[in-house]
Amino acid sequence: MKFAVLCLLTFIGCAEASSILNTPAIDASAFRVTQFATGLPLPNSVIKAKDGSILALTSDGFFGNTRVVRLQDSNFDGVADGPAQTLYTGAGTGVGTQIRQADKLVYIGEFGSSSITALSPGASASDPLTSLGSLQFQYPAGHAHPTAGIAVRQTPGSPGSVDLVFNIGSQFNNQLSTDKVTVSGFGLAPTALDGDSLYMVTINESGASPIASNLRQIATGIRNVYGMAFHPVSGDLYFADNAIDEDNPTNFTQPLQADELNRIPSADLGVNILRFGYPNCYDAYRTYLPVGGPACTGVTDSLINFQPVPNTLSGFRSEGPTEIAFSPSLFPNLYRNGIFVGFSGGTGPNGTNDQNPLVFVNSAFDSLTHFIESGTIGNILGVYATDDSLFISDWGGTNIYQITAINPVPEPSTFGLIAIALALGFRFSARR
Ligand SMILES: [Ca+2]
Ligand SMILES: [Ca+2]
Ligand SMILES: [Ca+2]
Repeated sequence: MKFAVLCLLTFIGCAEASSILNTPAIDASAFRVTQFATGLPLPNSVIKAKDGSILALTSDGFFGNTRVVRLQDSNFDGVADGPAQTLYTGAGTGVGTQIRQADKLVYIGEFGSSSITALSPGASASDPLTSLGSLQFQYPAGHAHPTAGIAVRQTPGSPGSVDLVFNIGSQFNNQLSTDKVTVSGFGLAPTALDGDSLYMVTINESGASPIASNLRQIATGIRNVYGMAFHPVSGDLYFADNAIDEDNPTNFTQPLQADELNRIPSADLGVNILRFGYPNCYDAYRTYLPVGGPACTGVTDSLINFQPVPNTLSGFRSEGPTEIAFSPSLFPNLYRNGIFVGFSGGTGPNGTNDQNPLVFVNSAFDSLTHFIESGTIGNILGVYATDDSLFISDWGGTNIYQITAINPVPEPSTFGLIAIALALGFRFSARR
């Protein structure tokens, strides 16, 4: 009822927000979709802060200021109550890439300054965030993929520390990187890192300044990872990899390789360096043909590849995975225990972006659904889950959308299904 009143009061906004779901493939009646915030410059990533407010990363543009802004929704109507409050400004460090938090500190990626910066919250949730320094990356000139993705978790068995994962993307489109990338900061001496890799570093947050240690490679054979996340129950690291492009891309051409969703089991993290196949072992785009033969020996297979979804009238596809988020635990059964993946896309033959959907990967990793269809909103760079909602940041527009399950209270039969799923040994359990 409250939502109906809200829609009457702000009819245009509601109508626009509701129409972003890919109906009839998606049952829109199961969700409340709201424009949580609008008028934000290049919003691309959010987190829920410890007090329940939303912190969003915005930017003025390339080498413009990066900002962390705070938005509150005190009456839970899916619309931020007032204007965004700026808590942090990074001078000339834009564009911001991602914002993440596992314990005390907030970490943001800053593309313009090639850094990952640690921000300390103040005593009150509305206090400014204070920079405590950065990891600084020095890329060789012309390095193709210098964009920072971030995942953080609390370090197992080490209170006061977090493990931060970041990518060193490939130097080229389809060849092994040859030049090193240097990282320093948080007390780390300059250290040479390999391209085509994921690294993890432990950061002690308990002192006045973050102290980094135990920097180690955790994956190789990746091309350009941006979205990554630790599963809250299993601790496995999931990540999406942006795949090899065709030579001389145009609106009419398509890539060589299908984008991938991959996983590093928690037992392997920091123990074994898994290989994921780039640049020689992959599945071809659209044809599904495996490429690589002997080059695939020892390669960890992807969970699923982002091929065009069959049987859609539109023929729309997906390319360029962005952030990923595990299903909100209170979403309808059909959309539980899977992963939502944003895509930045590109211009297609018809002159519009035909490859920037929000894709839902089911829990069995054998089905893809375009939850928001390509061409619907500008560029979905941010995908973030709370217990009952997805927050979608439209970098190409100025909006953050909230998609909330309308009846988020699990019914007794739902608990039964969860029990059956657990008994059958599914990886995921309902998340709190
Ligand atoms: Ca509100
Ligand atoms: Ca690509
Ligand atoms: Ca692979």
